[in-house]
Amino acid sequence: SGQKGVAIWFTGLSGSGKSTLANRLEAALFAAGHRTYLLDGDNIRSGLNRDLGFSEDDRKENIRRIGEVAKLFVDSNSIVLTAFISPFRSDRLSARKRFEPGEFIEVYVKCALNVCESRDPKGLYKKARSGAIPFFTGIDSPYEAPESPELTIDSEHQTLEESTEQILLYLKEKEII
Ligand code: GGZ
Repeated sequence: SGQKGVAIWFTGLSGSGKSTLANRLEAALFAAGHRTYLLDGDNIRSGLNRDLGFSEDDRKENIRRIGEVAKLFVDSNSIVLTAFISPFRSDRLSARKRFEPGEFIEVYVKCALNVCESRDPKGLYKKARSGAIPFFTGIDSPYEAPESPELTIDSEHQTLEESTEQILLYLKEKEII
């Protein structure tokens, strides 16, 4: 098809629902016939970025490489979805700058820390509180919320379906899909 590539860049705390939402949105886009690819910890941190940990420098390099890979997918006219905490504003801005205007859609998956912590699907916050995981985002490593994301998803109060529809509506309004 004559599809145009875009990067849908999710950012938010661990447990905010980024991955779940990105997966759900990708399924909806793929079902509608779009070329899509989802970058997340499962395919990036276990492979391309297996040399990187969670220090500030390593997160910066993690996000830089993900931005470059996302750019390649956009150049091939795919809709690429990225689901990483991407905690630093400057790194998200650097990634954004690699794209043409309108090609980089920052989606802030907003959820209070105490709610993410109470969800704690993998028990990581508990480990972070006990000191077993140092430099955990939100506990002893910062998360810089976006100041002007293209979209903010209220994952505390919206259902997965509502959040998916919110993004699909945006993509339609911008004539991306
Ligand atoms: C934050 C960590 C950490 C530390 C391991 N801080 O909930 P998860 O498990 O599945 O998602 C988190 C994931 C974060 O990796 P990202 O590549 O998205 O982070 S960043 O963008 O900051 O580079 C969490 C797990 O890895 N995890 N240690 N210290 N999250």
